[in-house]
Amino acid sequence: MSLTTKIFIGLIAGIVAGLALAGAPDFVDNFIAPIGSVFINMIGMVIVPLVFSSLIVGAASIGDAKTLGRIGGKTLAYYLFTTAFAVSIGLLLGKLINPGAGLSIPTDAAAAAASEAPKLVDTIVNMIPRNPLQGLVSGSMLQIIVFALFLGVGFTAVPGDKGKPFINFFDSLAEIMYKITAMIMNFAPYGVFGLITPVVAKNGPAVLLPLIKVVIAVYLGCIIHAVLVYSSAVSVVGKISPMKFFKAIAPAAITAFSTTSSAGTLPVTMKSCKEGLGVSDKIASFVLPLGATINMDGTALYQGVCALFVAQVYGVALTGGQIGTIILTATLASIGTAGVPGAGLIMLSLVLTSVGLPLEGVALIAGIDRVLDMARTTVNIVGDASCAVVIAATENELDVPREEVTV
Ligand code: DAS
Repeated sequence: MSLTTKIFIGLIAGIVAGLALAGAPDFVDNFIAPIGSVFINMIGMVIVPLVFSSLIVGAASIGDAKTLGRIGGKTLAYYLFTTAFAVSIGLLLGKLINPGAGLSIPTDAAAAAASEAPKLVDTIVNMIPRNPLQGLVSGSMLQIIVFALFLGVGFTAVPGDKGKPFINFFDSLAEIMYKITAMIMNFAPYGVFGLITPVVAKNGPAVLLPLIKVVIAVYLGCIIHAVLVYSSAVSVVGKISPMKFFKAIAPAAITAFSTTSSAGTLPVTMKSCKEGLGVSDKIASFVLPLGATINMDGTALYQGVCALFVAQVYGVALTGGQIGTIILTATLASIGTAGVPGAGLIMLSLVLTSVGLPLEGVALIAGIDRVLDMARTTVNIVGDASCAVVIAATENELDVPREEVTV
């Protein structure tokens, strides 16, 4: 039985148990809620080492300032711009569709969040950690992201193999954290059961309606982003018709939708880009593995929608500064999101933490996360492919047969 099915069963079982145990709050609090708390604690446990190690390796794989050069610079610019645009679409749809409307779960964390919300300029200044170890210990995610990026690029500036032991250690740590993330995701069906039961028992079935609106917002956002951004990019720069682009990338998109893993889909993405779109081997083998590691437009969009949803549910009115922080964090966090199932849910904790929103909000999303992961992973890899087309075209390494050029 697939993990998706098991998580879905956990969700349904949690709803049924929540309805059946509505009159037994003590039992729910003492025997079921702790299961969900363990799941949330496990997610919290991996965030720092996972983000820190995968970011160092991701940054190091980009190469140092010198080797970034023309291709690396353009690739990075394309990835960061489309990701920031994606999270903005997610926030806009979260505002327009307002999935959290009509549902309010009181929490003292929400009040605390509103009072502690820092101004965006302070957030940006404080991103540079005066004491990086303190940032790591306190889980200051933006400081951890920035320090890791510095370490990754710093590594590539070290001559010869002197930096190798350092990067090998963090490469191993990143792999270990991916495996631990996979184990945690195996516990997800039980965790989702333990998280959803108390929510339904205390708030009634009405709490579930907004989740359907979250799914609609994420899927609609993914479609808008792919059609708006990727169609324009491949037709204007790549001179390839959007129809041809989406048709050629369809095998990779379907693989991503079903596996919810960018890394697992990479071989299909590369095949689709080289054989279906004429991207040269040189460009495909630089841009696509990099994209599968650091480019997650779908995940960033999902984080925009979910952050707004959690704020709405917990009654937190986000300030402009907090919205800016969400865009910044989701964009930078996407560099550290592993291309494995469920990684975005762990990064959502990071985005919520960055603006002081209660981590319990992850509980509301966890039950439907797999359904959201299918859409966001699909957009993640389609975004990587669109970048490969754009970079190949600007490097004259896109050999689409002449009769194919339609724009
Ligand atoms: N499933 C991740 C991927 O493979 C994305 C995510 O979880 O957000 O891209």
